[in-house]
Amino acid sequence: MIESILPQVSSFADDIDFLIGLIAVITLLWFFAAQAIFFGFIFKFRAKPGVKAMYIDGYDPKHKRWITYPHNAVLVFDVIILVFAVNVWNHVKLDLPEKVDDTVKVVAQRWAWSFQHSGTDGKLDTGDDVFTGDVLHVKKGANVVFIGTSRDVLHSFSVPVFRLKQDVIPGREGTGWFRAEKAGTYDIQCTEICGIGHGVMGSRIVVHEPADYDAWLAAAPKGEAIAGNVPVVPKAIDLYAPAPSSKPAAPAAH
Ligand SMILES: [Cu+2]
Repeated sequence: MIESILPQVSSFADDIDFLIGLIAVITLLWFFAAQAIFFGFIFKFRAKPGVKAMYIDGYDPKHKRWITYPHNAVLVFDVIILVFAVNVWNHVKLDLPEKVDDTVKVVAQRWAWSFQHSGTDGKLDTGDDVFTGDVLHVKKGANVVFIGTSRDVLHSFSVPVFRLKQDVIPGREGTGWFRAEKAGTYDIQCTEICGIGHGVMGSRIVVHEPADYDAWLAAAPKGEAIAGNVPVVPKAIDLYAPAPSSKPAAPAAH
């Protein structure tokens, strides 16, 4: 259902959509059941001539079971959601793929993304790395591990068609993974309120067919930012730098 609005492009997108669907079905079922009982009782026990209203204190087991039975059922459904969710969480967030094809670094700053591709050797911080601002390039079918960090405040790296969202934190390098399974160009968003430019902190991810990816990699300048495609904000904002003093500098001693 969700894929009719937003395509599923990563290998785990359908697992996440399944969880959303499961939770929607369970909560809607209970919502309609509760409303039906609620309005049914309003109708059944409406004011009637000659019938005095009864005071119910809720201690009678006959009355109390209207609370305890649904309560227990909700707990059972919670466990069902948990079993499925833990499974998906382990697969998406905790387990990295055994075979890693590529590693990229995702760097957030207010209000742009920049990316470091590992190049042909598959290793970061070597001479053949490719740096881009705003566009992340990956190969279709490759297990890509990303290392996310931020130069200033909390951001969140989100690729909606991958159903992927990962906070990136200044001073830390967080790791995640994905495998894109459909070639195309898709949105990257920041999904953590990070300041006035948060809403425009978007980028693109290009999922290449393997041959196209190799051609892009061969043509890309290595070891430097691609001209004209550098991050919007070239330098990180140092939030901890002392504010410039408004007082005029003391005159030098003679
Ligand atoms: Cu942000």
